[in-house]
Amino acid sequence: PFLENVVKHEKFITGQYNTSFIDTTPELFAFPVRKDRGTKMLSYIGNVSVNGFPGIEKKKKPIFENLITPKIDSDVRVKYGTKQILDSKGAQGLVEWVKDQKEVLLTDTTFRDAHQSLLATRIRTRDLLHIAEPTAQLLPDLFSLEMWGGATFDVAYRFLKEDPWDRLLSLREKVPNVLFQMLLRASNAVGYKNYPDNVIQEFVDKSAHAGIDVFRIFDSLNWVKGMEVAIDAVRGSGKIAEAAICYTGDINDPARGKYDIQYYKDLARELENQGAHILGIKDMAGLLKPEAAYRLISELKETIDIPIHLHTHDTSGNGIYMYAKAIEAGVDIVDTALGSMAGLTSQPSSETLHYALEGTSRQPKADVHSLVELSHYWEGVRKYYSDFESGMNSPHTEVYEHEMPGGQYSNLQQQAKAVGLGERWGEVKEMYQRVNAMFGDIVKVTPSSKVVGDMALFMVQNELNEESVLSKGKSIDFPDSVIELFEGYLGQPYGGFPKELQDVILKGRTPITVRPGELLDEVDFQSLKEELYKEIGRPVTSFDALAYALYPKVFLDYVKTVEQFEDISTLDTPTFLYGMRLGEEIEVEIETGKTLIVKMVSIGQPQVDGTRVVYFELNGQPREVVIKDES
Ligand code: 3PY
Ligand code: ZN
Repeated sequence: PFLENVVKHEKFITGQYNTSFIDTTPELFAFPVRKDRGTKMLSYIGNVSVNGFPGIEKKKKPIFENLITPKIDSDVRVKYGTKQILDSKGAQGLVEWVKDQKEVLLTDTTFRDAHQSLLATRIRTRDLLHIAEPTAQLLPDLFSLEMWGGATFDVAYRFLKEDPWDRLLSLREKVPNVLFQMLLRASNAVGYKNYPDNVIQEFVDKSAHAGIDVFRIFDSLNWVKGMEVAIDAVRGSGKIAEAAICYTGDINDPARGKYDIQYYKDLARELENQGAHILGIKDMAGLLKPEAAYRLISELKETIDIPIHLHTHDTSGNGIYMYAKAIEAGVDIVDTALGSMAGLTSQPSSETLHYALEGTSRQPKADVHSLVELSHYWEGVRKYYSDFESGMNSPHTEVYEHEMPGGQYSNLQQQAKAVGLGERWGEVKEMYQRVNAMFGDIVKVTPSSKVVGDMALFMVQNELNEESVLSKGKSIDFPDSVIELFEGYLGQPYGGFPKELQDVILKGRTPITVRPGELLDEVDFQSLKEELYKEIGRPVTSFDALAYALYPKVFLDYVKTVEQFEDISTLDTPTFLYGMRLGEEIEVEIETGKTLIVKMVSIGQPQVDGTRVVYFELNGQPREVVIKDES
């Protein structure tokens, strides 16, 4: 535990230590009290076996095949990659290097957006870490690995009961050669609302130190003013500011004139002037069609001087064709996922793109056999999480109508189920489109997309339509997120808010038009740490403080769960999600060289007080835990 405390200490991570570090840092000696780790773990296993895992219908633990992991020689030094270019030449040097490449570069999204979009962001660190070294060995030519940010931050604490900072730090150790990329929602950080400026600055600073190299920064209303603080912070950290435009509408459809080519050209120029090293085009729903992509990239190439990085979702099935046109037009970098984690609401497949570009000078450098080998691993992992699949199993061109982001699809569906609207999912999607029209045709991406989703659920649940919202609006309690949007707390939409609806929603409150960060009080991190220390009774790192500043309740719940069950991140995923079968035996390596052997013996009948005794063997010794049966 001492060494663990040292390597996780922020002074150690950030290199701000000297020979007196150990003497002057008493918290290094604060070891967590190890109150029978074995029993705590058995309580967790017993609990999931009896009560199931949140969000999964209770069922018997399925039998999974062993994962197929590519064989690599860990002693071979990984080939240098983009990380070494950034570290030796700086952000501008890396930008010049990108411009010099003839082949299109790839960002692999398997570790972030692919599972955010297909599996409600549920993939655990353990499953990422297991394939990290092979990925570094086999794919050294990637531009970057998108592996953090977006929804991964809160889902890690909220549902997986693990620390996202640990994920970042431990992956960084295993992948020393490829740039790490994250998705940053500008002033919304990795949350769903605007935070004070110094929270954004602190978040960027700590993420950069912990291992992030490329920050894709976007504002959910394409409001450049809302991106300034984040862009400046990233530039200040020496890392790469990829400022992104969210693509909505259709530049080739005159009926969608609000977001025409000129709109995108003006935004691109603004972001370049704002200091972007790279321009991101974030086609979060997969609305960019092939001919439009050719036109957009061609015209942007003539408008700006910085490289262009294109992101899409393959919901319509047009992803590869669209990428081929964008690549023809000169796009520098595109986002793909490994085949078994690609397609549908996720990114287009890396392997498919490889073959699609065969015979062209722009075919990406990645070795296709390596891609396929890695994809086999993910094929197995994906099955663990099949209960989080959205049920979409063929291309949906209706996305061109409802415009729902790929990353939102499975999440909103879960939300709909949670409020009893699972059966009415079709209606919710249609309502989503109608709400967008009511809101004045806004950009829909986290968090503005969540507001549209909340309103759609609210209207379906309460049998409301466009007319009744306006006519009965004064007596309707709208969802908080809807009120905040119309108050201006997510920024200003292009073209403004529809006035009549705004009046109905705000009921006399005055909306703001300045940057919310100008009105929010800065967070005093020192007193926040003291407050948190009192709350959790253990040393508080800057990472903890940030998590608490962004998600106070979620973070405290996470701390409580870890106290209750301790090392559950060391459990294999089938056991984590489904518990154990009667008679099953598993091994759990709770720390290097220390393995527990757990056997599930039996589950007792329910007692009058609603509990059950679950009988295990732990390293051959009988153990029992009492579990409250929630059924
Ligand atoms: C996120 O913000 O998490 C997204 O993926 C938006 O597309
Ligand atoms: Zn995306």
